[in-house]
Order: sequence, then C-alpha cells, then structure tokens
Amino acid sequence: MKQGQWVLALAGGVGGAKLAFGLQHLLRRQLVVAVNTADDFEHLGLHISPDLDTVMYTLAGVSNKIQGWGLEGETWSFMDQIGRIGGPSWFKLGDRDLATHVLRTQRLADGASLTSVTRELCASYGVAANILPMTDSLVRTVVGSEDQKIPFQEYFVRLACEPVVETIEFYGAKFASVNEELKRAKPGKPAAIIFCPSNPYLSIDPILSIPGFRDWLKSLGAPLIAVSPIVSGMAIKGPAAKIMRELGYEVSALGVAEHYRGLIDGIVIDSSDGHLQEEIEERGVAVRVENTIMKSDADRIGLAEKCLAFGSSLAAR
Ligand code: FO1
Repeated sequence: MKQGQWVLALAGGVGGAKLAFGLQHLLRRQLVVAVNTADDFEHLGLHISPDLDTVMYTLAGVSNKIQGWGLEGETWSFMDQIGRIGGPSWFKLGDRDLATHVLRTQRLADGASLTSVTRELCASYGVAANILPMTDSLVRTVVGSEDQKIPFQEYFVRLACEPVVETIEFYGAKFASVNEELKRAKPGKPAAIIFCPSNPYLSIDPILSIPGFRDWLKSLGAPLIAVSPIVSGMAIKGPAAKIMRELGYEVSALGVAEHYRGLIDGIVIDSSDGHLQEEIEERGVAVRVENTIMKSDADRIGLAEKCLAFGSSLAAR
C-alpha cells in the first residue's frame, strides 16, 4: 500500500470489530469504518447503538473480550436493581456501558447527529480510526417469522435467535441516505474496501440496503473484498449459519461469495474451506485462502495484513 492511502471497512458487531481492530493497528487514521446501525433501538428511554459501540470499544481496546460486546471490567448493579423493581432485564446494560448510552441519548435529544455523537464518543475513548454510522437516517432490522414481525434485538437477545427466519426487512431503508460524512471522510480512491466477517444478512445487508450505497462503493473504484464469516459450514459467532439454512441458502463460504456476487472482486476464505476455491473462482470471484479465525490480537493483525495484500494484488490486475 502506498503512503497516505486509506481503506474503507464495512462492519457489524463482534466478528467485524475484530478485523477492524487489526486494520486499525496497521492503518491508524487511514482506516474508515462504516458501521451497521439497523440493530439500534430505544430501550429504557435510551438510544442503544450496539454495533457502533462494539466497534468503538474493540478499537479502543476496552471491550469485553469474552462476550465481544460491552466493556471489560463491567459491573451490573443497574441491571440487578432494574430486575428487582420489575423492569425489563433481558437486555443487559452494564453500569459503565450505561454512561455511553445516556450521553448518546442526551446529545441526540440536544439535536446532534448520530455521526457527531459517534465522533465525540470515539475521541473520548481514544479511537484512532474514523468510525461512522452507515447513515444518520433511522433504519431498523425486523425479522419475519410465522406471521410475526420481530424487532431485531427482541429476535437476537430476548428470543436468542430461536424463531425461524422467513424474512429480513430493513424498515426505513428506502428513505435513508448514505452518510454524507462517510462519503467525504477521505479524498480519492481507497486502497481497498473490505467487508469484515460480519453476518452478511444482518450486518452488511442493512448497509448495502441504503439507496446509493452500492453505487457509491463501486464509484470508489477500489478492489472490494469480503471475508467469509462462515468457516467449515458454521458461523464463527452468531446466527449467520442458522439464518442461511432457514432462508434456503448454502451454508458455506461459497454461499457467502454467491450472496455478494456482482459486488465483490475477491473473498478471503478459511484454510479449512480451501476445497471451495475453484468453485468460487468459477463464479468470477478471486479467492485468498487464509486462517480467518481470530483468537488473539496477533491473529487480527495478521488477517488484516493478508486482506491488504490481497487488495494490492487485485488492484494490480
Ligand atoms: N447481546 C446479547 O446477547 N445479550 C445482551 O444482553 C446484550 C446487551 C448489549 C448491550 C449493549 C450493547 O452495545 C450490545 C449488547 N449486546 C447484547 C450485543 C448486541 O445485541 C449484538 O452484538 C448486536 O446487535 C448484533 O451485532
């Protein structure tokens, strides 16, 4: 990568944040992360932005490494008390994490945009990369199951992803617009655009559902790379495999490549899925086979290096 070049990453929650951490280590301020906000919701009068917070805490090095979401060293007095006095306790808000939600909610009520609040919070947590919500418009994921329309966090947390997914809708998406600050974040062409190993259906699709987002990505003229969150037919974390099965798609890195076909130039698949390389390449998508399981910071940085090298090789073609 040439000096001064920047990279755009698209991310949802935990899996995406891990690769974004590795990319930030290599790129610092030259990394822009567009984050899914369709998981956001109002809870106990607070505006919760789970994916923005997961990416922010991870890049700040203060995330709870076991859960993947929330803060390390968290305490739960608020939750205990809410439960004791009959409030909803299915969505866990830690005492320290609560400060982020309260401040965000208050700033939004003052008229600040989610983009501005995110910038302020990232600055206070000492994040080097530029983390931006995909849009400042309201977009909400709703899961359809057996004639029910289930708001995302109810499906994901309260119902523990048990309902069979028949449809996934992004309410408000058609009225939303791409975050203007995202479009203006850096001048010129990025060295690569990377779809982090986030859930394609629940984390990346909401971003791509915003009118003009796909065209904007294409217009940047950079190699577009996805990292498969499906390894050996299973999701590294979360319900991606279950959802693919329920929606009738092949649960494999090939299924992920098919999903992004027409948009991506290349895909990074795990070493255990090397046998899929030829089949994916036959579909016009370049393949890089690497270890994609990120257990340590070194794994995250290593995979980020591989993604950047893959981007350079695709740009040189
Ligand atoms: N995930 C859970 O599985 N249970 C929770 O109680 C929970 C609380 C929570 C609070 C703040 C936050 O930023 C994230 C939280 N998450 C929780 C994670 C969140 O539901 C998911 O990471 C995403 O929305 C999916 O990417």
